[in-house]
Amino acid sequence: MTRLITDYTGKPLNECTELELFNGVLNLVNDAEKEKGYNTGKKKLYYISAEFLIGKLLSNNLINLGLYQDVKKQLEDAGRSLADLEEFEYEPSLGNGGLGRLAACFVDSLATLGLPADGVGLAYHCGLFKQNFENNKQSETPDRWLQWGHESWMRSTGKHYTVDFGGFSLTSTMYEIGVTGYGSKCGKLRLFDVDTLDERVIRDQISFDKKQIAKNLTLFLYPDDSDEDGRILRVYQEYFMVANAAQLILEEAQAKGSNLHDLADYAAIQINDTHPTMVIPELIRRLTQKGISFEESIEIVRAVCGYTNHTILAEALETWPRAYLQKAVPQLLPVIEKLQAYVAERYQEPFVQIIDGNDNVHMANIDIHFSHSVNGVAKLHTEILKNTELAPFYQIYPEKFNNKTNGITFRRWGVMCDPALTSLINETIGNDWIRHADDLKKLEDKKDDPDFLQKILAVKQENKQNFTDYLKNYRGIEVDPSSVFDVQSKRLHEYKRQQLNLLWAISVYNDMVEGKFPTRPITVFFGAKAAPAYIIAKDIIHAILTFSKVLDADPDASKWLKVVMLENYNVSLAEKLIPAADISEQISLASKEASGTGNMKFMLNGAVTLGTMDGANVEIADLVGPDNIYTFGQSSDEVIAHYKKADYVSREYYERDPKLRKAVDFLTGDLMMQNGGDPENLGRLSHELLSKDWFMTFPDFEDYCETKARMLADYEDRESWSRKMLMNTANAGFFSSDRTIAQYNEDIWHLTPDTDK
Ligand code: GPV
Repeated sequence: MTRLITDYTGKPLNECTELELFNGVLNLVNDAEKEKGYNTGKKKLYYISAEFLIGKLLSNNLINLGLYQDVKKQLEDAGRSLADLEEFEYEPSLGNGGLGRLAACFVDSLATLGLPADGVGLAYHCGLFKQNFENNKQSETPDRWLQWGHESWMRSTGKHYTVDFGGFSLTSTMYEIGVTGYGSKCGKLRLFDVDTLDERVIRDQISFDKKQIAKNLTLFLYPDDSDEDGRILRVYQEYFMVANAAQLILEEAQAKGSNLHDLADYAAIQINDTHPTMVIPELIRRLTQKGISFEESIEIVRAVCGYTNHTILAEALETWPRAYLQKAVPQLLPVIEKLQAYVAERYQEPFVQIIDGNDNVHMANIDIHFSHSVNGVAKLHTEILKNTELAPFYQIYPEKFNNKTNGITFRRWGVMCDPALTSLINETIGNDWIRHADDLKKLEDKKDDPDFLQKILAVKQENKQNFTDYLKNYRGIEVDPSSVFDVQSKRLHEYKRQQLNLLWAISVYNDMVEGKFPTRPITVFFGAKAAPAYIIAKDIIHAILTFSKVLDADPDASKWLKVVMLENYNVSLAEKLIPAADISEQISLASKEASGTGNMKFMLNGAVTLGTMDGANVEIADLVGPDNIYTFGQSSDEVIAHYKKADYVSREYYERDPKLRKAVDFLTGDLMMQNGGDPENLGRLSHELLSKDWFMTFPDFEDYCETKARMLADYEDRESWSRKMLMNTANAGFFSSDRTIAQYNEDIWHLTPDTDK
């Protein structure tokens, strides 16, 4: 039976405002979701995460519910367009980057696989800040996503809990966002909010009174943690999230008949990085309150919890001063101290203690001792955890460590964002790949079919043209769709090395000044937000924006090289940009990128990777073979050895390599200053590179430039390049998050799929 949008709007579609139309379709989706029902079962997974970077929901839900074509047609018949509604929809950016987007892909796959599961997190009123560029610099404004008529995606359940903090208590409300599965029943995101929130504590843009916890707790995603109040607020947020989660989990398990001793038969908890760690002591506290012994509570909680690590960067591993916990969550501290005593009794190694000699509480150490599973997010990352970063733990608990290479949902990152490629694939191998991603391998049969290779090139050109049109119409930016689209889009971080790409671009410019021009015009796209307090990251953005002005001001050079730094890179922009990419830049310093997931999105959409042997790039290289990827740079072993010996001196490279020297000098040269460069920012960046270069851009510079030159030369053999594109798409099946989630379930959660559709 067809659902009519007019049943929801109450009037003809051509008479509706955009908002009326949007709400009409949204309510239609909500009803269809409820009618499908939700995956249920005795045992349920609670995927607890401080971030769910879900992105826009309308088209995604229509696709998953099988309503897309029908709704599109109803709109078209009334002279309206689904594309306009997609533009009208405002993206919920409830995450920073990879970790949050991974959680969003995971809930999609959990629903699709029929696994009983909730995503559990916080209902931030403002998601990740909006990025604006002014005077070649980033500034930030709040992202008030709920003010855009999106309340109905996030439905109140009318369910409340009490959460106690040092000196006061707060009442929460649980909200739900439906998670549609593809051809399956649905799941839910359950997000908690405080009832006393008051947006008036926002002072100016993204700054606010950090001391008024009751009024600000869920106001912002990951508030600026550069000062003490910001860090303590983070503790309040984390505890609020898990205290609600613990109550929900115990209540649901008991309602299904658990006597709590058997909690692990009813609940699995996945701890997404260390942010939800306090769920461990909180559950132990609640179980002991119910009369279960401390020792048994530990065993129960350990059987329930699994922990995922997403980084080896030491500064990203959370530690909280004992004093913070004493202030925010005094009821938890005795539990944490007992856990420390439990560890100390068994293991003497200082590295594995929970509370260190400086009274800092190491959250990851709680997770590792008191979970039954510890996983990394790519093969190389897990090996580094076992052999280097967490080696003392691996010696104690070898059986706990396992790898779960990340994945992406092919519904959003294939079907939804790349309709042209999807049609071509569907008419070639059918549409089973959307749910059984390994089917894509069948495309390899076409790798020597010149007609098919032509079609792949035509799809890419169509996507490049669409993106070119979008930039012109919505952002006033002109690019040449026949240029090579060379893309690096991800958070701005020194270890991801946007600065390396910039130094390359500057060298291309320097060559042009000397009369050496590229074979074909190149457009380098950057998309990246810098954390508001991350000074060098902001300096790198400033350098990129300033250099793009240098190019624009030079009529000869700008025909051949254009640098576009895209403002406010988010999920929606990624969905437009990635299908248009020719080159996927994945150039982190080897060993530093735990996995990367953008790399998988580009691969699926037929971009060819230019990357270091880091994170999941290593697995991409294995899958596509050396002809279909361009790798360069130091290996992770070499990098780790340099850190150990502390023998890297960046200045030696600068002095030895004239091309590098010229590029580095350019950063603080006249042309940059004449085009809006700020001597303070550029001077600081140049000094950082010359005196430290902690992420070793200089040693990889030469190899990067040579490899990129070879790649651009190969691009000119269009048929052979098209084969590379095909081989990337055809071998992307492994990176479906359906595969990742199936492995988590097989090895860690052991949930029974709800097959009763
Ligand atoms: I820790 N990641 C992230 O986005 N935010 C964080 O706070 C931490 C990790 C990322 C890693 O950097 C990526 O390599 C990885 O692909 C992603 O998490 C998902 O695992």
